[in-house]
Amino acid sequence: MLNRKSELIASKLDVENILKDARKELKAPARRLFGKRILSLGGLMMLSGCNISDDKSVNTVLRTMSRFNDEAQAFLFDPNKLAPTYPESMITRPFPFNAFYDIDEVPVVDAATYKLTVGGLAKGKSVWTLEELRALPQESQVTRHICIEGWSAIGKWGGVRFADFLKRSGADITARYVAFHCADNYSTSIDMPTALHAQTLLTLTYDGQVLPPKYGFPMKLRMPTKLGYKNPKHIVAITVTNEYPGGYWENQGYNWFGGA
Ligand SMILES: Nc1nc2c(c(=O)[nH]1)N[C@H]1C(S)=C(S)[C@@H](COP(=O)(O)O)O[C@H]1N2
Ligand SMILES: [Mo]
Repeated sequence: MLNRKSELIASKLDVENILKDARKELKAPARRLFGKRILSLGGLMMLSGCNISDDKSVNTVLRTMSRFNDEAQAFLFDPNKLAPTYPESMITRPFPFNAFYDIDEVPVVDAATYKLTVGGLAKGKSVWTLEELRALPQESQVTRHICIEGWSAIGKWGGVRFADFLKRSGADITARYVAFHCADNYSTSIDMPTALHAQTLLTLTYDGQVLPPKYGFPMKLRMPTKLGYKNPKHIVAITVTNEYPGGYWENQGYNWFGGA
């Protein structure tokens, strides 16, 4: 499987570290599909159709792994399986703040002039005010938020079921992606099955109060089935699309599916 030349070159690279990175990319769902055998240098090269002969091809391999991992996670995602919920007594207080900037740089969004736009493959209501969103049926859930930086916390969010919102916006629910653009220029995107999941909420409240600025005023898309970075705060624009939208962290190498 490894020819002599690439064997020689691979031996010059830090093989153990490459495999460690690859293992990180190939998280549980993909491992379940393929077993552990794939996690050899030869297996990596087969999966990616790429000789690991320099840093550039190592990066290509890792990107391939991550995309493969997206496919495996999407394949194994069960749209009817609910993430755990918790009693209110288990809410983490204070709930942590996190963003790609410090808390004193949280964007100030003006409630009176705020508008949420829905674009792309959607032909229903395309501009929403906060009042209109508050007038839709609301529900709440106590779930665990897991951040890739190594912390998790339980919180209570309330808002509109995202599937309901998409329906009212006339979204084409056969499209592949829903993309989010935020007031702080953050962005992320999700797969349609997750967008339609019963616990995916367009949240307007935190712990029974209007969502405070640090937690994403005026809204955070809350998905207990996805890692923290997939949960956008301060959303201003939603796009339904078949073209891969990427995202702020995803474009820097975070796994796109980001299942929790
Ligand atoms: N607009 C925006 N949304 C964002 C982020 C961000 O920097 N900007 N960070 C993400 C990350 S990495 C995490 S862990 C959560 C943190 O949400 P919290 O401050 O409510 O705990 O927001 C996510 N959504
Ligand atoms: Mo995060």
